[in-house]
Amino acid sequence: MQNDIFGGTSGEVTTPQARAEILRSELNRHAHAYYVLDNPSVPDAEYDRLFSELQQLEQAHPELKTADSPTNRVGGAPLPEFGQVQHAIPMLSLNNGFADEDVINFDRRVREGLDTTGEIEYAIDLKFDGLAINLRYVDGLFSQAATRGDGFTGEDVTENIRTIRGIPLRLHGDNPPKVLDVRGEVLMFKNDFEKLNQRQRDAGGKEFANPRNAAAGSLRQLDSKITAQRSLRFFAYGIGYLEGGKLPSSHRALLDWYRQMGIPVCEENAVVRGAAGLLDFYQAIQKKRDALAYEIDGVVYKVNDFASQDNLGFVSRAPRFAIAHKFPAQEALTTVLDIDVQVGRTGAITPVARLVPVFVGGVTVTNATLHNEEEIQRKDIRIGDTVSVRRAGDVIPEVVASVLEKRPADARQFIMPTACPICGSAIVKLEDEAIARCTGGWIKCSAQRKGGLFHFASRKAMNIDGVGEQLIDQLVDKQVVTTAADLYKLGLRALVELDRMAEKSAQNILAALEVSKHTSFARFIYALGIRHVGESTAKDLAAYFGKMDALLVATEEQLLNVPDVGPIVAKSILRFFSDPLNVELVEQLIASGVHWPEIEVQEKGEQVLAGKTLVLTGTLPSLSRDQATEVIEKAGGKVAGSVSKKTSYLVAGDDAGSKLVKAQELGITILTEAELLQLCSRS
Ligand code: 5U1
Repeated sequence: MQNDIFGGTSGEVTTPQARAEILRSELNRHAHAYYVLDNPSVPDAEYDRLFSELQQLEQAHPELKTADSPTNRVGGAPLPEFGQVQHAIPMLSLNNGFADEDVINFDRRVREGLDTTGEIEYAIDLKFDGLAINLRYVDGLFSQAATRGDGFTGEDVTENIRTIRGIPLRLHGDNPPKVLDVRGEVLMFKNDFEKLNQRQRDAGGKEFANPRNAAAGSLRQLDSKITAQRSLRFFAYGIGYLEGGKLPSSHRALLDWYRQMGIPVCEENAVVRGAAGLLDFYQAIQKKRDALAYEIDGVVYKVNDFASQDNLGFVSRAPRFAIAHKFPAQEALTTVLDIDVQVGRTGAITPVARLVPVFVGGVTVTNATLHNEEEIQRKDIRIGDTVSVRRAGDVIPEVVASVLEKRPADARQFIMPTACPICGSAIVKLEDEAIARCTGGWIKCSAQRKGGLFHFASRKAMNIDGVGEQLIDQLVDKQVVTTAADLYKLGLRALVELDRMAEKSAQNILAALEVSKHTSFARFIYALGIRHVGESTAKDLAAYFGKMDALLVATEEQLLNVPDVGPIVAKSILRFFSDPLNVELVEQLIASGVHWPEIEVQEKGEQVLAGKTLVLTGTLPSLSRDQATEVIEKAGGKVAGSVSKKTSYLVAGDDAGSKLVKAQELGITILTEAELLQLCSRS
């Protein structure tokens, strides 16, 4: 039975009327926490679930619908601290769809509404996880901004919105409309959110739960100087009131018009035909989602043609011509049954919550990481608690927060064990580390051995097909394999004696082991599992040293010359190779036939751009972007996409735009292509 946030299960409430009352009061409470306090009390998916339960209940029993039902409302009440703005045209919300079927039904309703059997042209935008805003321009000048509020009246956030650099204070072009209401979303990019939370942590302030809350919290500052310090962005996706201007004929044309006027519009949009086109876009963007710079929770489909939108009109609180197709919930509520610890390949002890199974992010989750002891204390998570669990993309599910009001009287605190549950060695925590570690090392601790072998065989390391967690568990538990070198000593007999191992599978594994022997130096370094040496550092080390013999005897000074290698990484590499067992492992692996093509060692002249970050802008006279990047990287520099205080040089060509202006404002040295080439000729 489904978990219910009211302390029981959905089935325990006796009458529809009682259930509707509970739903109304809970939804109002959650909406207040979300919209007004910027401090959500339940995951969005839980809110959506309760909302849709109330909608269904009201549909089945219309007599239960009250005037103040949350289903009649669009947002939260406006904050009293801000002035109020009456929206000239209400800011309504969207109906949600989750399954493909919902989209197919939406398309069918649109075709019926327009009385056509032909394919409909749809415009698709992303559904940003931010805050809906109306920007008013009068005679081309930014004059007022308001939040959605309850859809009819919003909060006046003009001064705060004025601090958002991407929003033009004057529209581009000579012939602006008399009055234009631009609708869109204010949001915070993921990297800006991380930086803000880091600053909040450093200052001992409150961290924000997610970028949406950070954006909302930043916008609702009574002091606009605080808003100005937060990096907020805006993407336009709609129009409200328009006077003294010609409305474009379609949604796509509206976005083009906005672009021409300098209003930011997200590049990730499309115009497609029919339900199949909608579903194709949905699949494609879902794959891209994690790589986007901002959070989205779905996509929005709109009939592209404005005349058809008018024909379709609205039903109660939402337009008939649009629907939000939401991604599977990434957060859901469940209960912590227990908290265990897991031992990683470097001995790191990670507390893991064992959960009542819950469907989240498209899979059933039974375990979620709690990261470390401090995190458990900071979030105050106890055994028995109702918690929200998040699973985003391929990221390991994590416990986000406890629902304190649902904490049972017998909830227990987690106590970090003092001995490793696998090998019994002491668990210690260094003062400057958040992570506790098993001191057994891979010789004593089979969990570390298994973790190390799994990493060695993994796709980005030696890429040994078929050697996964289950096989490694057996090989280690049966003491067939201790080190990575033992993998290459495996024979058919040893493998077929394992559980569930047919001769054919064993032969495949032996073949995969043979194939993996032909690798690259970078993969080999990465596969060794040296702490702090990830894929990218391994590539840098391989390029710098070229040969294993050189890396084995590298000095701290040499290591510090490698791009991105700092004192911590250098020490970790030195420590690794000072252990004779690790050197022996390397020798054994090479003796068993692991090899890689010789690498041309980088000419290590003076790395004139070592530690420097450069930004390229405009069209350079002779070099393409890739060529310029190569020149910079060869000289030890890095190329970044945007100008910041950390930029060392801006390399500017013809038609350089806003990056040049920003660099000049920040006093950053500007180089021409010729100056860049001259500088790098010393490398
Ligand atoms: N991207 C996007 N979000 N969003 C929200 N488009 C969009 N359109 C909306 C809303 C409420 O409304 C119009 C379809 C009226």
